[in-house]
Amino acid sequence: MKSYAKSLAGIVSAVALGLSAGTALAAEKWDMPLAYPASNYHSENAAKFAEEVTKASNGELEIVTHPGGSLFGGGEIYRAVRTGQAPIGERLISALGNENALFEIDALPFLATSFDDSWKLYQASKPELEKVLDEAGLKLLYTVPWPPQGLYNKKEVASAADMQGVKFRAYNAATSRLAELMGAVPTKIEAAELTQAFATGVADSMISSGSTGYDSKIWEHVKYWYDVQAWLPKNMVVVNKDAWAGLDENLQKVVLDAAATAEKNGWAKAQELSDWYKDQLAANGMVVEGPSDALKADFQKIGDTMTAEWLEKAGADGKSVIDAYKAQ
Ligand code: PCA
Repeated sequence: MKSYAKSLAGIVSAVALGLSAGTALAAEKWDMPLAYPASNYHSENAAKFAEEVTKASNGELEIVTHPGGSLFGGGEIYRAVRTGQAPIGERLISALGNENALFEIDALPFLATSFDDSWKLYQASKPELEKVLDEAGLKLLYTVPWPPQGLYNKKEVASAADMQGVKFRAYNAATSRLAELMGAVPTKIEAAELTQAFATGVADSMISSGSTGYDSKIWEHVKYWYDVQAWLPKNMVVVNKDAWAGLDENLQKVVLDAAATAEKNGWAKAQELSDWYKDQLAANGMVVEGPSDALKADFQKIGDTMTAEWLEKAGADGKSVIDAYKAQ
């Protein structure tokens, strides 16, 4: 009798354990590393996406964002998601040029310089982008662009010659190359370390959007921003394919729906904020103006060189994407 009671208790606790293990398996938590500050619209948009998934799945899949490189630094996020250290994450696509030249297509100077053209370039490159990511064990969820890229510098820039020897912050291989072609000296620095880099004189110049200048209060160190409108790089949110396969169909649909909303909202927000950021730079004492004709011509020449170099790297696949974009 005693032993029966004991084994019954054993069965009861085993069932209870089984139940709680079952619940623990059903409710999943995904940490989502982000490279940019919490207050940036990319991060706010990702936080909304995470909230949406958590809500629409009734907490079955909880996504928690970690902005500002707090969980993984910007340079680590892609690898972290590939290797499954993080199931999902956001990364600047063009920073991955060393993985595949295609990732750099949205950082080619003057290929797509408006939001409309940037969207077209995204549509033209999406099948190839998805293919490359798939081969890397990733699934693309959504992209969001940065506003057009301009030139920040401590001193006035009349032409590229003024950039000779200037310490230049680069955020990918393309911006490093551009710096070299101007005669500047590039250093790769993630956005999270930007304020520090400008404060300590590690960098005196960079190419970026008004958004990142605003986030890092660049006016404390830099006086000029030239609205070159050179390109609009994008961030992408990717998910590890194994993590994705672990979701049932309903949850996958919840994530895809939230991703579609995030993409739509993110593109709209970037466009809406673009002029606002410029106004903020000016309101904080910066000189914000278009490039001189000489600077424009210098950039155009550098852009031609970089496009030719890229086409050589990206081969037939790259060329066919550019052709598809131009045919639209
Ligand atoms: N801001 C990001 C990438 C492009 C942009 O506008 C940065 O400077 O890191």
